[in-house]
Amino acid sequence: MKMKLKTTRKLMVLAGLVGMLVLSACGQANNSAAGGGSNAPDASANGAGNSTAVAIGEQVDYEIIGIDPGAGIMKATNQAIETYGLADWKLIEGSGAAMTAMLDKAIKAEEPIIITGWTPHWMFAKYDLKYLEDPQKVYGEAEEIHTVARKGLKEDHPTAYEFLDRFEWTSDEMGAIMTAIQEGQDPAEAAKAWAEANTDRVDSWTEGLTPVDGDKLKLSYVAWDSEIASTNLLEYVLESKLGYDVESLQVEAGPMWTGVASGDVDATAAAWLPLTHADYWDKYGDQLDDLGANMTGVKTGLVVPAYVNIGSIEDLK
Ligand code: PBE
Repeated sequence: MKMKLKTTRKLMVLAGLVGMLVLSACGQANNSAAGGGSNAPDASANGAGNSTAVAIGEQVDYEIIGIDPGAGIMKATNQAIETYGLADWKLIEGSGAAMTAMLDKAIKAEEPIIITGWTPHWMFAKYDLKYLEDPQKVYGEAEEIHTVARKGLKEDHPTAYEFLDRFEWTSDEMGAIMTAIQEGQDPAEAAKAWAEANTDRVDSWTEGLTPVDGDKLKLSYVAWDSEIASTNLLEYVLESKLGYDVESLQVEAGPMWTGVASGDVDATAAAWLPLTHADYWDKYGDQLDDLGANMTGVKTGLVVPAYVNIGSIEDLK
């Protein structure tokens, strides 16, 4: 909390300084136009915040760089545009990979960029980034990642069910796998290496469970970097420790949920609740089995490089 206040105060000081520069520049322009006469009384009419918003908007073309259209963060961002009155702004669809590529490019050029971001994500370790404050709580508060299974998995595959039910880890643990993948390691290799280096954690999820002999199991996930990490770890543990033959289906967010709800897929560890996937939960929640959080304290929102001179979504208006 203290950190946050400190950052906010710093940002306000910065915003104030920029505002003063803008105002004095306006004053000068006015002065010379008027032949060095009066002070410019209209210079403060828009306020420093507003001119900062215009400057940022023009620099980034009023574009927020989004990801795949099925992601919950896209729906939340459209809601943010409405709630904060950002009618000039548009949300650009793409993918997680395209978004991080654009972020990298912008940072190398030291240009502003606004992205839809989330934690855990390797980008926060690689770059100096900040969330824009969200005073209206459009992106929710205590978000969690849940594991959800098809109905009947408990009876059909009790070992897998019990393991999935026990599975929970931290964002730092996931972050270690994500970073290894981002640095070029094959996802399956990165998951294996993490599991081998953290046998106590893996054992706590598998202890006392009876391995099976090649039973087939299907997981679904979306190509979000966080979910690539978790799904590869689950696949590794299910195969190498519990004897399953796992197929991990990379799909869009909608099919990820419908697959489990219809029973075509056994489980997914990529259900962001209660807010991010609220739509999917409302539609399919009663057709599946919620095994609870595999990670708590996760977050989504609008993210900018630390050098971008705004602190809140409100500053975009
Ligand atoms: N995410 C990552 C997903 C959930 C996992 C935040 C991009 C989403 O918005 O649906």
